[in-house]
Amino acid sequence: MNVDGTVKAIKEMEIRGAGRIARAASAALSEFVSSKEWKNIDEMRKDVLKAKDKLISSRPTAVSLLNAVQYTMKGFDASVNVKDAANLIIKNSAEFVSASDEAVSKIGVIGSRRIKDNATVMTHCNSSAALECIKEAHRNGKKIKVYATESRPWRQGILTVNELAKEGIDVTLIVDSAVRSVMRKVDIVLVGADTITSNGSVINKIGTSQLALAANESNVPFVVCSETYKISPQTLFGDTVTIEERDINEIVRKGEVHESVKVFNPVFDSTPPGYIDAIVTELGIISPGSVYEIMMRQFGDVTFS
Ligand code: RUB
Repeated sequence: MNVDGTVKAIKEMEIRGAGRIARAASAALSEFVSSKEWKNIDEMRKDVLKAKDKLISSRPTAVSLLNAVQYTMKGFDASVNVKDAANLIIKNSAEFVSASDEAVSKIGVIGSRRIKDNATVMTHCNSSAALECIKEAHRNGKKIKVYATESRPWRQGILTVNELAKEGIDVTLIVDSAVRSVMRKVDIVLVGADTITSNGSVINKIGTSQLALAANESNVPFVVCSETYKISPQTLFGDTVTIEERDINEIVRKGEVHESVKVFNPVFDSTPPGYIDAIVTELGIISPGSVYEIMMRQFGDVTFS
């Protein structure tokens, strides 16, 4: 898909979920340099930077998007001719997309080991990393029951229940407000991440922190499944994560509430490290306290502007 098509699809949630957004943005940059011709590197640089900015601004919360685009453009500034620069972006993108897919599979294998036979799992929204752990455990013959939240207002939970049901997994849809009362039947909570901050907080779909609170109260392990490129190096230098606010039409229909009523639609929230038992990454299971170390290992050479 081209850059404008990808930006539109991300904004309109046709492409959604932090990992998918990241891979789509990287692939769009690759498509851009493959399909266009430039007379010189300066012209190309201007256009590629414009495309990069458009992609990065398509959704504000998931750092996976920024990290994917930065990875795809690694070395681009130093390129001296159009052909080499295009080849570099194409190669970086192919590397990123395949490493990202592979990371989800590895997370699935590692995370599945945390799911016991006959376990009841709760999940929120629609995270490919979290669902891969559940599917892998199921493929390994474990009998699993899943409670999936509806995830208002966009209702990504509908995608989750259908995805799991197609695999033959026993899945029950619950409304978000049922989380606390259902928690006592749950053995483990598995959720995804859009961004992980330097102190180990996890930014994920609105309501995630409520699952964490309820899990904590019931002594249920709360586990985040996330590729390491969702760690935000910028947060180390004091940047905070922007929580996306989406259109109020996702919550209320036109004319449904009195015109003086304000409607607030933040679509992500932050779960503090104290509520997170483990983060399953492609490198293995880490604690929120070791995010800083992983950050330095993965992004040590990133420059901040
Ligand atoms: C999706 C969401 C997912 C994370 C992780 O929100 O919060 O839990 O993005 O997903 P939205 P994945 O639907 O608003 O994009 O594990 O697939 O990267």
